[in-house]
Amino acid sequence: MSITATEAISLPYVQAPETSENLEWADLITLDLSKFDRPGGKQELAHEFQRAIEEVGFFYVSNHGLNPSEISTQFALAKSTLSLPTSSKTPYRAALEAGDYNGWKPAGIRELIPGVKDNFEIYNIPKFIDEHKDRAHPEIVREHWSTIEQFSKKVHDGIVSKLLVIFAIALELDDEEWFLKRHRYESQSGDHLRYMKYYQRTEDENRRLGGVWLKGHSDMGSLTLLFRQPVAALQVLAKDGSWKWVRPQTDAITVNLADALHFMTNGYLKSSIHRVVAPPKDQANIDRLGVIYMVRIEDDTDLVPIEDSPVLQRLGLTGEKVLDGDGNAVKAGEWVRQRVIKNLGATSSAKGDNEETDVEIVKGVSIKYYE
Ligand SMILES: O=C(O)CCC(=O)C(=O)O
Ligand SMILES: [Fe+2]
Repeated sequence: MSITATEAISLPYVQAPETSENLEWADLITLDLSKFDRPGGKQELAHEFQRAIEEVGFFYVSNHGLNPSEISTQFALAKSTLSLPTSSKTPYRAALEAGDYNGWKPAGIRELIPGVKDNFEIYNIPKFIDEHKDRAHPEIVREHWSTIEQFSKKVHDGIVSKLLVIFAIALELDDEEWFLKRHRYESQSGDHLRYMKYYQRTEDENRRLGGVWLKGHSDMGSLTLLFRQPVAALQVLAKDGSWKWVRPQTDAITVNLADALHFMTNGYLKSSIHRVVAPPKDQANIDRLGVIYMVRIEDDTDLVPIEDSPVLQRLGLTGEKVLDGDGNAVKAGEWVRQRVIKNLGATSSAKGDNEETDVEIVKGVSIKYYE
């Protein structure tokens, strides 16, 4: 990791007040990362983590080591970046058609139902490795480059790395660093920091959409970290088939597991299905800003069950491999690339995106989208 001499700067950002509505919140556990370095702490966390995944692949992480001003600074940068005029963002448009999500995704490029387009804009900043060092970014991002770099690396080194060790222990792998060795910061993978903004919608649009802004999906990589923002809209599909709201918990990061871990454990670690809906009435007039870190396993990894895991062996989950139509294991990088491309493909569907169900990602392997 390169040491930068430039000090990270702090920018103020004031979050909106929380909703006062009584929503049906999901009951999620919190992993307290301050336990990690204590004797027996990792094992305790792995045990707690196992309980979390029996329910849904969503949990909170507290005492994560980032201070509130580091997180506020990222929200301030997300706001400034996404508030730039369209002409200042257009040069950085992501090459989505080629399966590359880095850069700017404009709002309104997908039709959700006939006549109603998506309402979210994204700016994705890939991890800080040589492969991406010549990538162009808007001036606001360039100006704060070292602050963003320090944040991104701190998330990876201080939080993601610990979670990856906890997962290895939970699977009883001999090598605690099994996942770490496949998530090396310097290696090629689609890890990125995401600034995201959902524009408020009219009541009429919400009614036509049945309130669904981003329909039920799983994430493509290994895990997703959502930094706290108070606008309620994220929902998770519970075991009983109902949608529960995910509460933005004070000082905690919300984490969900994603496709790569699901494939590599045959669903023992669940790639949780979640969606984004219209916020409650008292938050309906807020543009919802998000700061998210997407973790992805190294591109070259085969997405097949980990045969060395005694837990997976005991549960009989090591035998069955998901293979593509040619009988080959799916590579992590290709999975992500094809999912980004297929996400766009839904735009041309005559029926509109909200009615899609099964989508083939690589030959012979499909995923489901939920209403
Ligand atoms: O905005 C959110 O809370 C979740 C976003 C999301 O699910 C995604 O970007 O994959
Ligand atoms: Fe997601």
